[in-house]
Amino acid sequence: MANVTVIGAQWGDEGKGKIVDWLASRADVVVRFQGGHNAGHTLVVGDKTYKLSLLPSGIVTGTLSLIGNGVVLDPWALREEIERIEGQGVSISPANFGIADNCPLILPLHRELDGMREAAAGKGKIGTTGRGIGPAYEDKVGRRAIRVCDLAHLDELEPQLDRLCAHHDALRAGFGEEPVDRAALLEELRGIAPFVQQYAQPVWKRLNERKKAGDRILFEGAQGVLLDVDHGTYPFVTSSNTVSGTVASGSGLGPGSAGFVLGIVKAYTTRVGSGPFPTELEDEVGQKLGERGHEFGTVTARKRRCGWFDATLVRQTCAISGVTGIALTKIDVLDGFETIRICTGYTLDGEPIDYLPANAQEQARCVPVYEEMDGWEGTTVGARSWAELPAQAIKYIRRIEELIECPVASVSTSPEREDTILVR
Ligand code: 2SA
Ligand code: MG
Repeated sequence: MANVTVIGAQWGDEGKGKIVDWLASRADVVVRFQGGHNAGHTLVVGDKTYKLSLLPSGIVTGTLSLIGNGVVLDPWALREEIERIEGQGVSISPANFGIADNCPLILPLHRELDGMREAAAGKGKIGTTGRGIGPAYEDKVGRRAIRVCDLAHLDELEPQLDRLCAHHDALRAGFGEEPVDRAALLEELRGIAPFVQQYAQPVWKRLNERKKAGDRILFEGAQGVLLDVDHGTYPFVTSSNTVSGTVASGSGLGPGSAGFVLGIVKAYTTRVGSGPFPTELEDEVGQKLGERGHEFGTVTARKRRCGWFDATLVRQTCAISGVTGIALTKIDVLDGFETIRICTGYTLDGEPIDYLPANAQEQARCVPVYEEMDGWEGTTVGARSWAELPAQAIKYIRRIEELIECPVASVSTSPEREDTILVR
């Protein structure tokens, strides 16, 4: 199977960056198909650490990297990121990077609206990354978006600006804010247009050509299935579909192209932002997981909430995304715990339930049912074969596999690219 789709099987931050980087060095094309610069993928290669938000991870290895139409693109953030990564010695040009011409833009007004809403929501806020992701997707489905292809026709943008500004001016008025400064917006678009246009192309066409030529395509998901706008912990979700099914609609290749669906799964659970999290630990155990796992957001440096592994959730996300196998990450963070717990199901209002229900209030009332295991002595750090793992750590991994009903394809034992156990 040539193609691989990588998705997060929890709430994001499962360690996709490391896995994608490893796979990218074996792929011919890497494609982002949803999300935007709310993603944060950390790649550690040798003594260099790259922090990517919008650029596909293949960029670091020189692999052809494409941004599909399913992404929402902030062109100013893109320019900043390209300059930063080029500053680390990576070369980025139209030869190794492209953007779908039908990709909707994130504009300053989207970021502003994201901020106004979150500020006004107080305790009920979503805890967004503040990047304007939600408002940009709203304008896309509301048929008001300005897209990459429109940058070549800025002289004819007035009717589109009318629609866009009518909508946003009304929303802004509700927050007591000034209407959109259309002249300034148009000026900013004129300023950034040449930069974006050098990369703009029909990505669907490029991909279909590469597919015909037999290229191996790697689809790089962002966030995680529990943040999916349909299948996640709605409304505490992002505004894109993060499930594997999105590779087709978000890139322009048919649904048969996903190939091996690799679900990235952290050996415990984290979440950043608001919303239900049944196994969250607000005690010193949660604190310890956060410290040992360096659980801070790549993009916003926010502290992540931490808890035990929830097998019920991962069984659900693997099923929804048709996961072929999982890559288990950060097992080394559990080194030295005397006992380890795994959530195997919930009780909801006193009744057992073996999945996370759709309703947010019910989700918040799910009480985890735990199974307890002894931890292991010694360390898993840097292990590259099963033989190097403590027996009890293997037992933990095998139990996870059983409970989530999906095979483990690899185990990652440090942030380093090569510290990985492959299961054949
Ligand atoms: P948004 O900004 O509209 O997508 O936020 C909506 C929810 O989605 C969550 N979300 C994320 N959760 C974890 N990691 C994300 N990416 C960055 C990273 C986050 C960071 O990988 O480190 O740096 O803070 C990500 N992006 C979106 C978000 O927390 C909201 O719950
Ligand atoms: Mg991340």
